[in-house]
Amino acid sequence: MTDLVRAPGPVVMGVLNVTPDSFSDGGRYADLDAAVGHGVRLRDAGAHLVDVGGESTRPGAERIDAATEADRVLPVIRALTAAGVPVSIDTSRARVAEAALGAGAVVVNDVSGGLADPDMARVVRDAGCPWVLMHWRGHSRQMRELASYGDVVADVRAELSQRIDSALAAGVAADRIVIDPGLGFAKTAAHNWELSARLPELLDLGYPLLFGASRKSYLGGLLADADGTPRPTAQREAATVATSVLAVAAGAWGVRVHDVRATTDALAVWAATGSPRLTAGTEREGRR
Ligand code: PMM
Repeated sequence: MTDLVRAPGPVVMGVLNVTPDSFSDGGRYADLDAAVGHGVRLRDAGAHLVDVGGESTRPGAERIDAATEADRVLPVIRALTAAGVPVSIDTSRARVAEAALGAGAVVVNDVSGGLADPDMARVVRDAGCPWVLMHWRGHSRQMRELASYGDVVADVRAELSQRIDSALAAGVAADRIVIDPGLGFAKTAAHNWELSARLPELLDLGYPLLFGASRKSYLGGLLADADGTPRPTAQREAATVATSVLAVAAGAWGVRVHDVRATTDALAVWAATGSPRLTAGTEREGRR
């Protein structure tokens, strides 16, 4: 499973938020049986990983304590692992990550890229597991104020590069690192589109890249009604699929999505048409 980082084809990570207030699937999987059942369905639909998160990262969300977060995710991770479902733990807390790895998780997905908890690098290094380092500037409560950039792509690239250097300095192996632009995290819609359009500049860092646009509010804004009402989260699927396939075609290693079947179907079409790569202005050998 640790070879997932070097997977030959696009990796699909299915989202399983066990939070009462996630913006995208708002509390539907807060109950253990519902959560485990949904995780198994995501795997059956083609997810290579099921990403279990216990703390909402919705813009403006208040933090919960580590014990509450662990209590939400650990039973789900144990049950999914027992059912043979590969799990990533979506947390920025080292303590929760360590317990999740003990419960069977195989990947740490850290939306803070190691910034929120100085002990995370040690946990990941000792486990030898893949670590998704997402671009992040601060916790949900304050992230709207932090969406200020010169050139968003150059700034995100430089900040991701610092996170990579810090992970390497802490002894994390280079082949365990996955990067993520962090769409919607301290980013406006315009920032998200700019990052989507210029992924090759982030891919030039030389690490596999995870792309997580699924159902995010900038897609709702793009598809707003004539009166400006954003498209509701559940009706952003076609846009999610389109942007996810474009990201893979631009060279992304994987996508993090809620509706796994829709994305795997679209990726099957992309593969059947010869897995065409977009170059988006940068000459670069495609990665699969
Ligand atoms: N987005 C969310 C949560 N975790 N992890 C990674 N690596 N990348 C993301 O873009 C990301 C994430 C927030 O979305 P959700 O509330 O739908 O899970």
